[in-house]
Amino acid sequence: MQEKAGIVVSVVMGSDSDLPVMEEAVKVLEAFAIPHELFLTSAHRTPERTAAFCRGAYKRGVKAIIVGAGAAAHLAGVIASQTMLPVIGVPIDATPLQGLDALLATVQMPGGIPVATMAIGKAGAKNAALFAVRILALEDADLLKKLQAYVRKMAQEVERKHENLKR
Ligand code: RP5
Repeated sequence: MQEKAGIVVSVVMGSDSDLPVMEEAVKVLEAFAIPHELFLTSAHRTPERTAAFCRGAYKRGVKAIIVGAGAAAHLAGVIASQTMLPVIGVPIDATPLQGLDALLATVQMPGGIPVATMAIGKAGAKNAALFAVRILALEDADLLKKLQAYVRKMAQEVERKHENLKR
């Protein structure tokens, strides 16, 4: 497996079919200039590849792992069981159950192995990246300032939309 150095956040997904959702996480990481990587592995289809990824992540300096998976979405939990890094799960709506299957599989972890589970789909992927940024901002004052500016901009956007409602 080719392992990249200098990566701070890994964005892992169970299938390339998850990419359109996980792109939302990538957009946020790019906006905050966080060195990141995309990594494809499956808890069920490639268990050894998943284990090898977990063994290498901490040593490479990765600080948080975002994991998107759909269906019987065990990937985030399996990764959390094999690394001490914080794991942020994104349930993906990949089946006729519209993500409820993935939500329950990701969030209902047994005590002892935490997965910080976000909302289903694109909002969850976006928030997973923002959650990773919050973790990193604990020890990075410049990043904290960027995060505060992002939040202020979001508030201004709501006010601008309110003004546009006035006729
Ligand atoms: C999960 O199964 C993946 O995360 C994906 O959401 C779902 C379907 O995968 P594909 O059949 O599209 O590869 O493991």
